[in-house]
Amino acid sequence: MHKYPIPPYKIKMVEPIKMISREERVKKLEEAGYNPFKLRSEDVFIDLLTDSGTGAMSHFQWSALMMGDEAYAGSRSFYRLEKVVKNITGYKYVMPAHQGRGAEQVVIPELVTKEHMYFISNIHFDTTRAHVEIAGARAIDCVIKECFDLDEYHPFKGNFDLEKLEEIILEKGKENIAGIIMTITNNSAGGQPVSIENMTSVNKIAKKYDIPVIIDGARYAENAYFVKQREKGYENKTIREIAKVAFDLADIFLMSAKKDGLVNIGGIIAIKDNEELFQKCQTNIVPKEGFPTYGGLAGRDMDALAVGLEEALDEQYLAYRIDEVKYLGDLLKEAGVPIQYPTGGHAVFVDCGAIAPHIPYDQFPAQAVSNALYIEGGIRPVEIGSLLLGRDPDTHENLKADKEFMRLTIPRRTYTLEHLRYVAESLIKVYNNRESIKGLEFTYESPLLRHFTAKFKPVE
Ligand code: PLI
Repeated sequence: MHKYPIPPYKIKMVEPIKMISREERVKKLEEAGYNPFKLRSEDVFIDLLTDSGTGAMSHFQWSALMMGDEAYAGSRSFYRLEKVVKNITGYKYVMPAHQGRGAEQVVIPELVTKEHMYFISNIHFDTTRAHVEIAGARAIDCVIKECFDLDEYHPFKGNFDLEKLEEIILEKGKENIAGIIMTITNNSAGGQPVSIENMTSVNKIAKKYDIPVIIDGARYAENAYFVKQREKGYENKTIREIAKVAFDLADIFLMSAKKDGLVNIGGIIAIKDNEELFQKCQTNIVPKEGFPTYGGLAGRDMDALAVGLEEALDEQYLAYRIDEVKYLGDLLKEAGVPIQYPTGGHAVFVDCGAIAPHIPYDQFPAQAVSNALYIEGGIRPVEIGSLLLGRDPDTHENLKADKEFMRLTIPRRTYTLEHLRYVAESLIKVYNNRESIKGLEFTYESPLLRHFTAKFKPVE
């Protein structure tokens, strides 16, 4: 790495962004019920809410859009996408979906074959957890404890706790486990990678108990890059080869293509060889997403995705991507702002439990710090803590997250290092004024995925 990361692309088209005044930001946030999800994007200067669908496409992708075949059935665009996905995964069956949660709503209910079933994941993403619950099952997370030791280096903080995984299977009964979901990288755990060694052990355990393995691979290419950097034996393999090793260790691939597909919308379902499951999903996809050869996407979306999937496997692109996240993390760490170390693939996770220990978990410290960062710099982060975790579906108690994270999520190929420096400077100012940050209480709370629509007021 140079002293700073250098992007392997140049800018061909720009989108102006503008900063509204501090006074206006205070007003907009109040109008938004102190929930950054409810801000208009035009009132945001730098948008770090998500890396999902917010990246920039290449000129190759924009050209591919023009080749879209908009046939309802059997479009050429589908066959181009199918070929790329089959090539990368080695799987036999492919269907597009409108995005990751579309893929989830088609496949997850087909795996829940009776009452009182469970999915086990290193950590379920929130929509995955929601679809598990909607299908009548329960979601159990079992990431290694090192994940939450924020200062200690561990190369694969996204790994499964293998002992716990097997204990859960034995406790709940193998016939009650609908699937094991390997989230790579492990988004909610800081975009932290999962090693091939760990995936191999997960696969062994799953095979021993005859449980299907699902890859939730929104960021599978970033995961493969970390494996190449950090896992012995993979230094000289290509990203594509490493990704293929991971796919060999699973049976089903669900992807939000809005991340490592480098597109603004799209999802993928791929099934290794289970024809019966594929047929059930084909039936299920029609009323939910669309005909199996478009799954909610326009033909042109599928063409852009076919190109984006290939571009995301480029090692130079991935090196810059991972290094820019580290760059932001290093600026913050040097100034004493508590972050998860090392930084993961798509975001810097800031430990707001440590920044605002005076705010109890059910007054959502990370949401409060996020709001302070918006006021300070017009920057929109996202809460990944107790607000996101929600309530226990059975007792309705507020669940307490292991960590109260604020995620500074970096869209792909979108912001420059100057933007990231500005983000760091703004957050350092917030950090230096941290005692003044107030907790939040609900004025509205929805029963499911509450973080998107909740409204709050500051606790006086
Ligand atoms: O937002 P979707 O429906 O395309 O994808 C859902 C989804 C599934 N799995 C994982 C690991 C995700 O990260 C994910 C979406 N993530 C979002 C929106 C995020 O902001 O991280």
